[in-house]
Amino acid sequence: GAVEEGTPITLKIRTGAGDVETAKIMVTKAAMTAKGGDEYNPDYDAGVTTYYPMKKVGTKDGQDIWQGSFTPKDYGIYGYKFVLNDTKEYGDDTKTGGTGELKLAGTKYFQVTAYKKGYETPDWAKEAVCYQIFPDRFFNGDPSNDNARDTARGTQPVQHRSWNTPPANAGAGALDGDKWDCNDFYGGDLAGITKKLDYLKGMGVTAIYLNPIYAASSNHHYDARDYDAVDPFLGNFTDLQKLADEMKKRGMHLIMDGVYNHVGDDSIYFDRYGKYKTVGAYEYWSRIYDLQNSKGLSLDAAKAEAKKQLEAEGQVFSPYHWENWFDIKNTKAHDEMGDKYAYHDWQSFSSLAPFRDKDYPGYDKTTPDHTDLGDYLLYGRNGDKGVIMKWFDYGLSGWRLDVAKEVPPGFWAKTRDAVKSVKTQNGDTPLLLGEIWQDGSQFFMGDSMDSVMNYKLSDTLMHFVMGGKAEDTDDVLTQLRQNYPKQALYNLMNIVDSHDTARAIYTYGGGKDGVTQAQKADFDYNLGKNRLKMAVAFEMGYPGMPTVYYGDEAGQFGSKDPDCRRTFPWGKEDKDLQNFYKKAIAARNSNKNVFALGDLATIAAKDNIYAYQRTAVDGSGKVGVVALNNGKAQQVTLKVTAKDGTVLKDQLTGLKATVKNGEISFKLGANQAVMMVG
Ligand code: ARE
Ligand code: CA
Repeated sequence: GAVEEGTPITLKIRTGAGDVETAKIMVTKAAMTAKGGDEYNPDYDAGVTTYYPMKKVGTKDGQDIWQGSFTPKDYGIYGYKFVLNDTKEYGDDTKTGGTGELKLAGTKYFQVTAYKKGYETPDWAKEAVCYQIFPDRFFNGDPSNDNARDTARGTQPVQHRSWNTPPANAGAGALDGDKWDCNDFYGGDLAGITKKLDYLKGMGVTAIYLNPIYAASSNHHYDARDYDAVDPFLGNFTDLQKLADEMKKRGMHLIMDGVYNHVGDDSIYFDRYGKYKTVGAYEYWSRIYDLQNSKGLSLDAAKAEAKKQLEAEGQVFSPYHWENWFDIKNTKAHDEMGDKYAYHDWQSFSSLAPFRDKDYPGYDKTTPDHTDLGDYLLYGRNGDKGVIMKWFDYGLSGWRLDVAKEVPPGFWAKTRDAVKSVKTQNGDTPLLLGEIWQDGSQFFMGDSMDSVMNYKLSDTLMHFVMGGKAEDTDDVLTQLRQNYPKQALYNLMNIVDSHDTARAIYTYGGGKDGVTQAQKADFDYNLGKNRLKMAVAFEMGYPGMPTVYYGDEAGQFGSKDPDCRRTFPWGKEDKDLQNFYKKAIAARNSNKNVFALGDLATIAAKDNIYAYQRTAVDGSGKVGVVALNNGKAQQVTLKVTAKDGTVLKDQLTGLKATVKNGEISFKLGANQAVMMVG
């Protein structure tokens, strides 16, 4: 499980009586490496291994009981295995011993997550209900900015679309197949979110997660053009301040998307298309390479000449050393935007240029003149703030950090130090939330994140609501519960879908991910909806910050990106679904001591039934029970800890059940969920 550093851990194992001669525990503290790719992960092969002896402490029922202990002295990810020595098996009966090979290969470690003393996570997130907004697609609150710019990437023209047409890019034929296809815009903006705050408040939402809003070329804004500006299509800093002020009045928290692994090729930092007055890395290096290749100049001579030329053209060098933050090579390559010098790109998308790992602060470089990447991102220079910190002056309450595994962990540690030194506009602690699809334990050691996007949960919940076995889902959830410290578990961003996946209602209804532009006939809407209701009830009762992807509550559907980014269907909402969301959110918000903060225990995980109990930690004995049935209607009997005679009432339907002999029994319909409180 997860323990605070310095906590002794005692382990026991039973073996056949007299079978094993010695036993020990093999403990490896994992190193964090980016082995075989860009992702930093716990790496046991590169870790440090220590053995701890086990003692035979007794024999019971024909089995020897071995016991040993170890203490993870520092925070980190540890793994342990039991090493049992059974020498007699390999020798003959007259001698002990003989030689044999100890096979450890292929056996897996059990994990221990040891977190730093004093690791705390923001309490507001544990009680929050969050709403994710893809800003171009939520609401157009200011049509005057709809034509704020006319180019997307390079010189690509912006494509305007009317609100009710689905995104037609990514091969659906709206643009030349070989052209960049993230340049269609709908006009949604920050002013639109401000105008809809009362709608969100009415739904019970208390936090907003906004996809990136930096100045950028694309509609998704993951290709930052300038970290220090709001995209003109979405508004400006005044609009952001207004949104923040209005959110503050309503006690809401704003989480923004921070993309600090890469920037756009069409950015001031890279400037592949030579558009900006400042000298970008690509602009500089391509000039250097041109000079080397045409005139045979040495690197130093070419650099000096390139600088002279660029300055003569009126170009200025940034005081920060942008020109050294990327990998750009002196070899030619070709992509959909034309010929270029080859550069390291993100997952073969030439629109995204990643920073070099070695340039992050705390990694292997520090600059006395405050001009390196880390200074730019975190610390600033001459009294100016780093760009990550500046946004807190505009009402930010936390960052969702893109591709968190691809950024050197040392940078996140510095980020945590810097971010945790400021307060949100609501006077509490900012949240750091990583974008993670797999297990995120490595971020929960107290030197990195408070939370991650819980794709592990959305995947396994999808498995269950679509008819999978409750046992499978319980396995995954138990593992998360064990691997993650409680303070992280209660902060996880629990989702059913996102801007990167097909809409849950579509997948749950049998829709296929490969479809580019889904039609209603491609899936069973009502089935999808009933399953979605189950998943939503599950998340509104579960620890973590349940998060609604904009429009899911209104019945919006869609296949994979970009089809999952359709506009919010104002005026055409599925009212029944919307009311269900309202009720489930209200059930959580009015019973926070159980559903947000209570202790958690699985009380049923068998075939079609999954149920858990939440118990208030205030000593009141109040419980919440959430039960899901992905099969046929059936009578369900559950053991609960509430006293006999307690009446539990479903917050969704009003159904009641009285505790008798420590159990409640009630009928659960097909694809139905209840959220009972008593
Ligand atoms: C889009 C389309 C492409 C299209 C392209 C055209 O997806 O099909 O060809 O545009 O230019 C952003 C945009 C995307 C865009 C992409 C590149 O939002 O729309 O692509 O940039 O331009 C992995 C990463 C994870 C990443 C997901 C998408 O690990 O970090 O892939 N998510 C973040 C954001 C994205 C964003 C980026 C990263 C880039 O949330 O929105 O994309 O900044 C498994 C793996 C995961 C993998 C996951 C999904 O589970 O374990 O590692 O995530 O599948 O593929
Ligand atoms: Ca607009």
